[in-house]
Amino acid sequence: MTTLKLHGLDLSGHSHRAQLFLSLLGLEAEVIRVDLLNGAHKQPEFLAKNLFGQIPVLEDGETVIADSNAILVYLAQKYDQSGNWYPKDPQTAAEIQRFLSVAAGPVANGPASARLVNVFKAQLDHERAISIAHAMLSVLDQHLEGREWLVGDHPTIADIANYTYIAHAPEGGVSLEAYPQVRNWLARIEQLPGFVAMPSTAVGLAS
Ligand SMILES: N[C@@H](CCC(=O)N[C@@H](CS)C(=O)NCC(=O)O)C(=O)O
Repeated sequence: MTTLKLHGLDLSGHSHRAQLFLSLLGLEAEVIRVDLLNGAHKQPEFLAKNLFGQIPVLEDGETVIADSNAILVYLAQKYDQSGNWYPKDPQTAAEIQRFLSVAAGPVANGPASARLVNVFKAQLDHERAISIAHAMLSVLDQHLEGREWLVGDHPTIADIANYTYIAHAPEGGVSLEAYPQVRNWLARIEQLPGFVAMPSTAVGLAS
């Protein structure tokens, strides 16, 4: 019987990030849908799990972990016996943290925000989000030149944290056409055993 519960939403890239990693680790979790449209994430019961009122939240027995990147770190440290997804040596750990910051910064403010405008009609500056997305993608494409993964020579949680919103960038009107290294990297992640996709929405360039 699983003790893992993931509070999230099927069209949330932050939730998918956690779901994807659970699947890659071969872990089963009960997925509990949080009704964001009706404000379930701002109700006392949910705020008791995450005062920021955001999904995803992972429950592992009595342990409650909020924030998608924190969930990746927790799952890697607790359940990845190989130690490959989040290696402990200081330099690699720091390089991974650098890309978790990319996921929480320009990926969240770029492709994730641009998609929020098209998929959820969010009142955000679409042009600004598109511009942040292209600036980030241009750097990432150069970084991936001659590399298969964001950090080191095997996949880590850095790749998982950044995957979903970049893969779904066209839904926000952000074309990946000019970024061949990024597209090859996405394809490599999609070939990992246990990969699960987030459902696509036919909006933006994906329509
Ligand atoms: N830093 C957080 C961001 C999570 C986030 O933005 N979640 C969105 C859904 S994708 C949310 O809950 N939005 C509702 C809100 O902020 O009120 C994480 O990585 O988990």
